[in-house]
Amino acid sequence: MRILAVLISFFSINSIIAQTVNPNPWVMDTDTTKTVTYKNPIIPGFYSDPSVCRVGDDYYLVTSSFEYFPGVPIFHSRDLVNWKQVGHVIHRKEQIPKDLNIFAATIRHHKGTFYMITTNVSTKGNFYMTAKNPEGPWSNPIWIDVAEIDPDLFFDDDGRSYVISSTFELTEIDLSTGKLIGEKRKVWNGNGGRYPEAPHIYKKDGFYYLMAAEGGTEEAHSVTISRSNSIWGPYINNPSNPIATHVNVAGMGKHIQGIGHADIVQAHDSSWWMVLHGYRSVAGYPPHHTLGRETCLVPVNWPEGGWPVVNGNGTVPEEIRHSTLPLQKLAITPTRDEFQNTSLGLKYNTIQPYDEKHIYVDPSESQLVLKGTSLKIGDKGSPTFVGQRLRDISFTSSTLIEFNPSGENEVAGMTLTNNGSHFDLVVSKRDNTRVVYVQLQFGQTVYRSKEFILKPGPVNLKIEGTGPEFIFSYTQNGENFSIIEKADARFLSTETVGWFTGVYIGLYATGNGKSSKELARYNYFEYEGRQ
Ligand code: 6LW
Repeated sequence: MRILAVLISFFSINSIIAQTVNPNPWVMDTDTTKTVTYKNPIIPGFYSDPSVCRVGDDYYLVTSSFEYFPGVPIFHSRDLVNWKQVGHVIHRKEQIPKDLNIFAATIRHHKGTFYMITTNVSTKGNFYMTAKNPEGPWSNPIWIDVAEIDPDLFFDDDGRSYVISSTFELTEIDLSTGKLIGEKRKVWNGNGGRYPEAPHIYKKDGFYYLMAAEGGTEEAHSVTISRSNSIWGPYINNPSNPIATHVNVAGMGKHIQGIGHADIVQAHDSSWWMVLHGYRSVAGYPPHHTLGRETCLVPVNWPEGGWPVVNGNGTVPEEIRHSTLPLQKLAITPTRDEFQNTSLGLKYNTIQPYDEKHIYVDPSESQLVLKGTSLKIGDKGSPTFVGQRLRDISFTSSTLIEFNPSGENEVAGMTLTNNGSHFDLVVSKRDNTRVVYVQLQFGQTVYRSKEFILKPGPVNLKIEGTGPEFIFSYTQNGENFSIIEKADARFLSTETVGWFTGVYIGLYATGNGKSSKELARYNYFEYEGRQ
């Protein structure tokens, strides 16, 4: 019966997207003086490659999501500073059943329909999805014959629609079918920086503006722009390019580095804004970052007939003092999830679309249940893992696990993971005794701490981040945590593990090459950030 109840209650792919919603998340700041201070990043954690669109007084923003499912998170805001996630664009397994690796997305709204266009770099390339409601449902993918990455859509006033990607080849497109119309023409070469990518087209004061990212997504990242009287060019470079970068004296002391991959929106009060990403470096040299590339917001001054000027000198400070739309702060959400509903909430992800037999919520016990498969974190496919983006340099996260492994191959616990490397706080078995230990794995290098023998019963596991370090501890009396290990955060940074993601924190289970017999049951997951 219990198994039946559990199976009935496993959280479906649709229910994972139904967040614990506060009935009135928007708390209006009635005392808004015109000039306010807000903080970057506006969406902390690995929310990279932001793209934004406006629908009346409402704003919608999407980011890239790589191997994580559901994919392409979508946020809503009324002031451009405070964003609440309202869904995911890739929220059904059937949309892209496997090999998710979603790079930069563009969101646009045209005549009552939302369009999200992006690239799945592991299979089949570029596609778009549509929705009438940004919360979904979103359509299945419409695959298009467009080269490379970072596709963008532009809707001209004459009713024609265009697609352009990182090759800067422009083509007209029939968005009812996805068919390209007429010739593909390369309209720009960029401003001369390496890795030109991330194009967006805007029309203003009779000019077509073509903006891009250059320099690669690391320290040399920049935003450049050109313009033309015709959508087909020739595009003339802005003599003041780059319009945003930190690879100069103005940017070198900033906490946020690698700024680029921008999109521009005009607010309903006529002000102009840019969203772009950057990463917060952890202290130390050479600089490194663990949180991935995070979404930032800066004001833009775009005079009639002139070029856009980004935040005065093209920089992205952590604190911005500027007039904004009236700020509408979000209600504070609880730091602890107690798994009382089948829904896990929008901030949670699995790696690739998952199998509901291995990951489900059991609301009758208020537990998240994980069953290890043969796959380990870092293996291709969908290892048993549920986590969320690490959003703070300094944080505390904990859980209470019930797990009696049937053999030494079965392990479960908490993990910090980035691009296949992972730091694990593990409950397992050795010589018929339950033990807890820390295992750090980066690339082929594996380090295992001393093992501590566990008494029967549940175990609290805790991971803390201080910036330079991650600290792993456990207890079986609910307090008095004992530290097992401290690890240098640098070894989980993007500079060490590569690729474009940031660290995820979560719960996992694996049978290390075999299917696990025993379930790992988690009574809560808590995450509290401090900066
Ligand atoms: C993205 C490209 C970029 O497609 O990084 O920083 C790539 N810019 O435009 C992956 O996110």
